[in-house]
Amino acid sequence: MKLYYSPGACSQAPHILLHEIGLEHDAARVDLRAKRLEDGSDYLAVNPKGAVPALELDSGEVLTENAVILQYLGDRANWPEVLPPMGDFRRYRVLEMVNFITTELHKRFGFLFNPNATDEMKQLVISDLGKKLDYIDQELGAGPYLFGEDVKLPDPYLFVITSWTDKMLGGLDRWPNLKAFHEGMLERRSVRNVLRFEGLLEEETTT
Ligand SMILES: N[C@@H](CCC(=O)N[C@@H](CS)C(=O)NCC(=O)O)C(=O)O
Repeated sequence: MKLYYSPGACSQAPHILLHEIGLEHDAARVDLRAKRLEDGSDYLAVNPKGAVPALELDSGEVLTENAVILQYLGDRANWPEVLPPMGDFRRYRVLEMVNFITTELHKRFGFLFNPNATDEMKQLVISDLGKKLDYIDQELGAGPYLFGEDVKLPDPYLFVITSWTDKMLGGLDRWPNLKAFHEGMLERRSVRNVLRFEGLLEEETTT
């Protein structure tokens, strides 16, 4: 399978999950502005919506929408710690959190990246986002992950969101549990491998 990604974008969530569960994959970088792949071909031919992530399966089918790609990978992994099986109520708790991250956090951040958003609109979104992050910080508690000791589907997604706070919200000092979570995720081999692959590992980019 092949993951279409852009460095540091929300596609990093399935990218990390692929490494967590050890599924073999290729990764193709997308220039989101030009909607082009590195070989110059048209990304819109892969995903007419123009967004990452997209996951091309060996059958040739292309799956889009982060929340669904994560769920697909969780099922492919067949690994109950990551995504409990159908019929197990804990599955819906995990998916509930993925959905919250997608609709309540990710989409609000997306708005802050929009160059046409006015300062006034951005302040409204920032204040709203703060409340959502207060909730997540409380849910996380001592963690270390959203559902305790094991990394589950929503953790890589939440990690990406916390990575965006530096630029957009002045960091995570207001949310100590989220800050500890972010630092803990940075220690994971899967995360470091993906950051290195995407050219974002700080110790390597600053030397
Ligand atoms: N509905 C999509 C949205 C994904 C999304 O917003 N991706 C951003 C990067 S984080 C993107 O590709 N933006 C460029 C664009 O939409 O043109 C999903 O949930 O997967």
